[in-house]
Amino acid sequence: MAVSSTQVQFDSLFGLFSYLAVAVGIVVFSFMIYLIIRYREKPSSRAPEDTPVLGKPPQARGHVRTVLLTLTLSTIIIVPLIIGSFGAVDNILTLPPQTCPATYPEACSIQVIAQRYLWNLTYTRGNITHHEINILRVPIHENIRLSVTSSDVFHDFGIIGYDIKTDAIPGRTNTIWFYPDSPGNFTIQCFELCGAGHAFMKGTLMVMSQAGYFSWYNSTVVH
Ligand SMILES: [Cu+2]
Repeated sequence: MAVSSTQVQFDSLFGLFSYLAVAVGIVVFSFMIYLIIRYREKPSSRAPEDTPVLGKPPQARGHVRTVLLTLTLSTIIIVPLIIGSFGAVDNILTLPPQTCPATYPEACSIQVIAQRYLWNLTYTRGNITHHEINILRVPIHENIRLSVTSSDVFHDFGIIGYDIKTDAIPGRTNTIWFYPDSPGNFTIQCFELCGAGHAFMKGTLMVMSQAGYFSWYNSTVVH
């Protein structure tokens, strides 16, 4: 079941790569088995006429037709992979024009500040700035925008199950977005070795109902 827009996107990209790899594998191995059987050693076998001979320059081998056929097949296979990959990257880097209903313009843009070894989530509501540690609350069925940075060393913010990650780098903000499709909790994990506590640098993405989220958001206070 789809859990987020990004998971759907990257799962279908993974599927495209896998199906093509399997198709190419079947063709290559079938052809290899055919050649092994067809040209197996027999009593009547003899070396081909263009066998390289020690001390003599090698004769030209291969045919233009074979080279063209190989190039054409490779192109046919690679082009969909290139289009699919760039499409996914373009999708994740192009922020949606609107996040959240107009009544809560800032509710779905959350700042993520990584620090050894926790995630500091900052919500803004007018002049109120609310911090949460390690629990990222978002509403279901809204475009969510995350601005990710770090206050100390390099980290990498990733949501397992959503198939997205982005670097958390001091002095730089990386922005990603997603659209949660199903409620529940998902694991946030640091993906860049950042020190002794790196393995424990985890958080929880909590996808809430819209009513639940917006009532929580409206109750946030400065602290
Ligand atoms: Cu880390």
